[in-house]
Amino acid sequence: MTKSDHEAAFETLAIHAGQAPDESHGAVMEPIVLASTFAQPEPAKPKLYEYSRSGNPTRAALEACLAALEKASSGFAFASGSAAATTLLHCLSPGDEVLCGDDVYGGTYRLLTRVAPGLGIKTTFADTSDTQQFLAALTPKTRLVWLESPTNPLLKLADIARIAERVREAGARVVVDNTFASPALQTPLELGADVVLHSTTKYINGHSDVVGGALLTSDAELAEKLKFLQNALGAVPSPFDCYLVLRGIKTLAVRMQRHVETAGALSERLSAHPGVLRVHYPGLAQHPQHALARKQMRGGGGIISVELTGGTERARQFLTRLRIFTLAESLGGVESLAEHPASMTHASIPAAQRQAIGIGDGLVRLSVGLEHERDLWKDLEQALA
Ligand code: P1T
Repeated sequence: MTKSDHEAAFETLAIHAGQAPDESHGAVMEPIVLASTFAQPEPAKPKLYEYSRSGNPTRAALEACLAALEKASSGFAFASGSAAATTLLHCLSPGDEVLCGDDVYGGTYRLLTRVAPGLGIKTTFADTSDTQQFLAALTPKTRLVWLESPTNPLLKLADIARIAERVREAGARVVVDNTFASPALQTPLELGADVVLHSTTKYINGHSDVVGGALLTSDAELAEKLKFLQNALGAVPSPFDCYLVLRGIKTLAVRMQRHVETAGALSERLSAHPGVLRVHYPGLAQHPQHALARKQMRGGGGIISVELTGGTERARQFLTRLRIFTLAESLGGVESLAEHPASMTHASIPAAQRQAIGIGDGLVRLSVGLEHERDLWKDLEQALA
């Protein structure tokens, strides 16, 4: 597709953006170009590609496709979501500060609290669900505001448009980790964010067989830095993984639609169950930020977090009784997964901090897959009994 075709609908872009039929054979699927290096007609005058860390045709197709879906002018793919986050952090300088939402993936928290300080970068954490209070944590040294919306694992939201407007006035940038929503349900650049981060490991690939990441932006200065750092730091994905992610993206729109429908129905049923204290799901009318979800998202997503009566032991019982939901880290695949944030994905956050932000021992996170809703509910019901 050409640049002007970016006006095409999401479903169309997901299948075609960045992937014109191959010129030599007409192959309709993007070829996997495994070459690590490319022949040059003259010294230091490569045709298009020179070395696969710097650039690779299969990766370029993935980057163009992701950029089209996130309404960005540039895309950069990485070996994992964490590699994308690490590369973005390197855009900052010693003395710079990050203001981050207080509920983020445990690995992001670990990166910001245990790696970033070594680069001279300090991070402050604040609750994104209270916009005014969150913005009050900005300092003159804040250069980057790091948002997850919905958050992992509490499904809190950030008012991306309001935060981005204020942060721009302050001369800083906003990154939105859009992993939980995917571009099918939310496009943060259209809301004013400067850069979108993805763990493509999740919904974007959607089949739990790749670890990958991406950064998408329309900020030319930032794009130039990211291009340099992608090559200089070298945390790039393999061409085969890029191909798999591209293949996954083709069905992203229909997958997300079903994830939303089934998670919506299950969240209602769970809310009415006596063994459940509280259900966190942005698509539920009783979610404290449901109005914001309706404003900035196109559906509540496929992740539900549930607080069970009875703490760790109850959570352990529930998780080990599940038969269709698999007890495992990660999310966003076709198969349903369940996990215990306090001891698994968010164990790198100190216990006191976890308690303070509301990640209790009785909290379980469900990634609702594409199995039939009736079977998933039966499974949840028997595990809750
Ligand atoms: O696992 P990796 O591809 O490196 O992505 C890190 C990451 C970044 N952002 C969000 C919102 C994430 O959820 C993750 C990874 N999360 C899990 C593995 C998990 O089970 O929550």
